[in-house]
Amino acid sequence: MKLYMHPASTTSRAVRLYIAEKGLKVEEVVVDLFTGAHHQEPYVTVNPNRLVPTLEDDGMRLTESATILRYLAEKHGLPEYPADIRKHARINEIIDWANSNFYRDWGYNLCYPQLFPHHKRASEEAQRAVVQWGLERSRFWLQVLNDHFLGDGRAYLTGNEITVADYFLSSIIAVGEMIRFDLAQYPRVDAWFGRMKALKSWGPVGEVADGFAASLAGQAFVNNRG
Ligand SMILES: N[C@@H](CCC(=O)N[C@@H](CS)C(=O)NCC(=O)O)C(=O)O
Repeated sequence: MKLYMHPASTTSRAVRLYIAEKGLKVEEVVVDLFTGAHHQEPYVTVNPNRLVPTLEDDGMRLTESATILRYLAEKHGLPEYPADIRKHARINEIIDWANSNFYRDWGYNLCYPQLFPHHKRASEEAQRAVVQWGLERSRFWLQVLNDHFLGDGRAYLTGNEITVADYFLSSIIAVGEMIRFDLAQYPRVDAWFGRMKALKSWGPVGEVADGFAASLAGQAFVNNRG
């Protein structure tokens, strides 16, 4: 198996974290997002979306990090995506919530336009509006995560067992560290995120992203700190 990825990428991080934690045998191929390798051959044929990650397994190419996580768990018969249909449904619910509600506002409206030049809007006014929208909506989603999904004091997103949904959402939430978003305002989210950060592979897998975050220490960001 081969994983096309970038070590600073949010969505690659989830898959790489799971692979590292479970000790799966997967060869990593770096696609350099910073030099635009994802917009050039051979990668545009591998993944016409021009996004990472992509998994290659015995002639099959799979895009979408959440799908890759579920495929890896099912292929290896791992407990993080159990066969029980109710458990399945809860995991899928969180993944769909994360992909269609949270990530759009958190990643593409709040964080990425502030972090990556090619996500920055063309005018100051448009940039301000999109980031402000992202901030307000992200606050709302985080409150839902805190009060509803984690509201009963469970350790992980779907209960007391860790699942692929935890790997997926925690890696998305981690990008907020780059803009110094204060998760402590959402105590249950903060505690759950702390549990994910305590995984033995969290530090090594996040090394490049953490280095990038450290390089931004002097930069001002719109976040929930003021
Ligand atoms: N829905 C996709 C999203 C993948 C995605 O957003 N990848 C980002 C890195 S985190 C990317 O490749 N960005 C390239 C770019 O912004 O040009 C997934 O979950 O795999």
